Amino acid sequence: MIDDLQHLEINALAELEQSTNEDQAQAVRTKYLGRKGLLTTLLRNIAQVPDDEKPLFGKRCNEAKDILSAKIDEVLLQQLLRKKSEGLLKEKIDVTIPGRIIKFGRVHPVIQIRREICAIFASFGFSIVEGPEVELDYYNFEALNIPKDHPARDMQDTFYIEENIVLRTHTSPVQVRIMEKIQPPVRILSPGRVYRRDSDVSHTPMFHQIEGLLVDKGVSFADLKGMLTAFLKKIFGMNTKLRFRPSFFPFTEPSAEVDIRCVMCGGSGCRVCGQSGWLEILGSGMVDPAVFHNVGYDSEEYTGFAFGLGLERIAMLKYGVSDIRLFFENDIRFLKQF
Ligand code: 2U9
Repeated sequence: MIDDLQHLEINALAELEQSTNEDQAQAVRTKYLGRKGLLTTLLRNIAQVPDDEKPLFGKRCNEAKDILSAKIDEVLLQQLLRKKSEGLLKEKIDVTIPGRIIKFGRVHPVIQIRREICAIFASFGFSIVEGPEVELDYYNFEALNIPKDHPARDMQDTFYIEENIVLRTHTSPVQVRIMEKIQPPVRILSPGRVYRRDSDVSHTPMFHQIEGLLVDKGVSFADLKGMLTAFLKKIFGMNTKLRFRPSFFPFTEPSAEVDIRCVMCGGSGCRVCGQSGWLEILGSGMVDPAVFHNVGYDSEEYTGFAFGLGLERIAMLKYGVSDIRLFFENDIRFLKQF
């Protein structure tokens, strides 16, 4: 029986030596040490061993079990470590592969213009203010002296949400809301999205506006001219020629539109300026006393001027873009030029 034990031990260790993976090593454990394993069975048959040899046989069997079990654990551990290091070798990082190029986004041309204009007026002491795009009829029209029968209220021009709620058609309501809250002096600039039922090469249903408002004691049309001239020269260049043309807006009186010498032809006449040599850039005027009355300002004590411009129009002129819709198609080839 002792001989059998020795053979078993030698065979088990040899089989373990040849095992190359976890399954094979575990199979050795089952074959020799499992419940019906060869070594287990041998020990169970101890009854057949002569009595005086029993203690030694039992001791040797247990030693053999311990040795084999420890050896199996050791082999399993080595196999595990080998597997890991083989995996790591396969995963080796190639530091010579060129990195992925990160493409930078850029600021939309219309927003670039918006920032440029805001910075100029901030340097003139204006605060930038924003307000709701869904607006009450009162703030969008009524308070701005646009009565119920005014053509600007026509369903053709305005998106109505409900009878008394519209998508704002200009950013003026923001300024009305501010005037309701604070007393003059006021110097505010309101940029933002506005909405009109209009769509062609120079109109989109949504576009961006900037409007400015300055109210104080003794503000005159000369102040309006001086400030708008300084602004337009900063945007279009110091040598830019301007002209102020009489116009009409319900919320300003008198009103003027401001043109600059055509940036394309320099005044000789071309397709962009419709052969006139001039480009219409903004609308402006002295705030109508009726508007002051609506917000509770005393129009005997205070006067002010206001102006408004469309940002897409300025971007089109500045960058020579002939179709306004290009700004909203989000074609990266178009946008990355600015
Ligand atoms: C208040 C009082 C008066 C803002 C003004 C214009 C003239 C004007 C247009 C330019 C092109 C709109 O984007 S556009 O279509 N705007 O011509 N806007 S005066 O007047 C105001 C604003 C607020 C309380």
